Amino acid sequence: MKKILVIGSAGQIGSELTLSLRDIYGGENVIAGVRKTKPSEKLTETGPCEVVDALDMDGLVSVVKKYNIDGIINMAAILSGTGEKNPMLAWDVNMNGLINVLEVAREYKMKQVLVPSSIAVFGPTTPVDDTPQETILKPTTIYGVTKVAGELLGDYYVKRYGLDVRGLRYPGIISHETLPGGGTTDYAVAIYYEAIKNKKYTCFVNADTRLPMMYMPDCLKATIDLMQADFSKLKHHCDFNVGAMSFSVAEMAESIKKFIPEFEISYEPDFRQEIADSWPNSVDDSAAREEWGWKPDYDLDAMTEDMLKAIEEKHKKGLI
Ligand code: AKB
Repeated sequence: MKKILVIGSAGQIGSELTLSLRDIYGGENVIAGVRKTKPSEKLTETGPCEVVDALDMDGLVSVVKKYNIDGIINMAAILSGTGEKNPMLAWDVNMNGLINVLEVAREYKMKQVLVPSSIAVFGPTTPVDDTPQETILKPTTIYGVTKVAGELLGDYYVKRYGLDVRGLRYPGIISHETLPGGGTTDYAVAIYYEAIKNKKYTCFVNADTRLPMMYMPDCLKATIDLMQADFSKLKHHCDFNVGAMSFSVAEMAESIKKFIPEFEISYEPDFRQEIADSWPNSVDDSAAREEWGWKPDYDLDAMTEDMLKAIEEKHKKGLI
């Protein structure tokens, strides 16, 4: 790919992915697509930035033409928590945005499209431990429904039009650069911020809630490794399970206490408990390991140490 457009560049994954891709492909070759008119300085200073809304086909086409885009990464999505509050918005952004991206990619003969999926494709009837690659996909959230449909749609464009579409089922992503917004796994980021700021955290899911999680450096590695994998070697396309860690909230709190002994946690589960309960504990990612060599680097304590250090720095600088 010569010119990549990242839609959703201001988001939790998009913001860091855009910068990593600029390091690899050159700043001017990775266009940050943002919905905000005021993106961060890091984005504007390292390469081109454009206002892009995947729902606005004319706007999307004009950016594609302006930069001769030959690859799109569509990171714009309404996540599980916000989706349950506004199902029609989730359907609109996640489905109509996606079909616009796929259609523009088909029409302009793009080299690649990356369409993220999520552990939200699974549901309460899916096996919960080491969830297989091929399994029951009956999610009970609108976000999950759009992610299952998105995987199928991406695979359809591969088969029907020969378009190179790829995607992975992200677990909860933990990072300290840009806050996540509207997801169920957001507690796994908030807990670190609150540990630094207030030495305590009230969690919106219970102590035993165990979900697959991944630290941002592993998330970037997984995304970029999949993008760079040899297409002819892929048996799957838009639905790779990718695992890294699996831990309960209580285990997270214990990990934080190793660094901040006075840290306290309490629990006030809300509507997101039911969503978390419908997702797996851990996933079997052997297809990703076999087809493109996936292997994570971080475990819980290594991530905790790194997260706390980075957030402490922000706190000292008065940024949070
Ligand atoms: C969410 O919690 O909705 C997301 C996800 C697991 O896709 N972080």
